[in-house]
Amino acid sequence: MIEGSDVLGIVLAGGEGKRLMPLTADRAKPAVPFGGVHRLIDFVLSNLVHGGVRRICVLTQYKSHSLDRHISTTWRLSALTGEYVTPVPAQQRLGPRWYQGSADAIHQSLNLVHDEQPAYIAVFGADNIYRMDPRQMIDAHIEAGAGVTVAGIRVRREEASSFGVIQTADGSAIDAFLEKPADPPGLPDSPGESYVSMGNYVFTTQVMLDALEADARNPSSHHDMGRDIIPALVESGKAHVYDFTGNEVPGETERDHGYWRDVGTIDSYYDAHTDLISTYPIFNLYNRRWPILAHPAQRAAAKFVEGGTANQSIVSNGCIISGAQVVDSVLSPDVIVENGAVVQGSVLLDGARVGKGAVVRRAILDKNVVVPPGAHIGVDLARDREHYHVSEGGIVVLGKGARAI
Ligand code: ADQ
Repeated sequence: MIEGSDVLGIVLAGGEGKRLMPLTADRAKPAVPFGGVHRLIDFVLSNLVHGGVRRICVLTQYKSHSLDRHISTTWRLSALTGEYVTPVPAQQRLGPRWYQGSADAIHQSLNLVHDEQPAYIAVFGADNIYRMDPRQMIDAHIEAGAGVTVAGIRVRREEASSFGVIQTADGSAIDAFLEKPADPPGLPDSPGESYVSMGNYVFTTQVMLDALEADARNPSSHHDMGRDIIPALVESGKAHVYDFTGNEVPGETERDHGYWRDVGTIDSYYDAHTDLISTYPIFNLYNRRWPILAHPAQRAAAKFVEGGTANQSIVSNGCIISGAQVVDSVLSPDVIVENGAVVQGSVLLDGARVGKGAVVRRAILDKNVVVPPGAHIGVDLARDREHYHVSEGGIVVLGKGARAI
């Protein structure tokens, strides 16, 4: 097995996350809170760190302040052993321009690779909810003698046009790669499913350097991993796929084995929360052998008073549920729900406040949102559409600091 120290982790965290608006109005997508006490980026970083990849550069760009702060305050590995997670903001090293695409982000940051001289580089996306042991993928990469290995998963064919679609005859070498095709091909053994890229790649270092060099010289390239780099390596016969189904993580349950969610849209972000809260959830946040690491605010434990209840819900520290009912919901720290209020099927981020007698249904309330006493959210969608953002799936979203009317 390869030593984790031969691998440099690069996490792509510069995406704008337009489809997650308004949650990304003020923060980078990987910094969006998730599951009570986490942020999206905690999932990939936990996987890499538990899997022994402990030199990690996080490439940031768009509205990265809260992301940078989160990484530097939470993700402090041991300086003694040379382990680190470091945010790398766009620095305009190759001229006065920001990153043009994800491949350009790496190309502009190659000094990191030259400094570390790793044998392999794990380039992972920052926006997915899953558990994965990256060591097993790195071992498969070495065994196959691949130049790049792409992690692959089956999804329903109708969802596949948001992803890179992989075609392979022997289950290892990639024969074709189509980035976000309008009409994704189904699998020969299962026409209703497509095999897609999870946006996680393991490269042999020199292969990545050569591919980025060639891409930088190509004036018609978008300088994007999925659109340019992977198709070029498929063309030259150097790309293999790693089947995520075979990845095993300590402590996982039969139910959550193979769980992976892209939370690119408000509806998928909302749905991924509902995956957390049942008695036997399809994604188990309580796996103590492969915990998703976080550094929640130092607060008193959650408090329930005056007959306040929460059921099928995650309630973080600092919350107070006073004579109110919370059902099928996920509450981040410091949320207060006052007497007679009902919160149902909702995601409430840090410091949101629901006043007396208010009703909040199928909604996402961003940080510090105030719902005044008696207000109704998610009860009359036609009315909500006039005042708030309502997703295709009918989820009402109030942006950071908003006051409901
Ligand atoms: P997308 O997620 O649509 O598809 P992209 O928007 O490039 O691709 O995001 C991939 C990762 O790169 C994200 O973590 C994002 O934050 C980051 N990123 C994007 N632009 C960046 C930039 N300029 N600088 C730094 N980081 C940047 C990708 C693949 C598909 C695959 C899906 C799986 O292209 O083939 O199926 O991921 O989710």
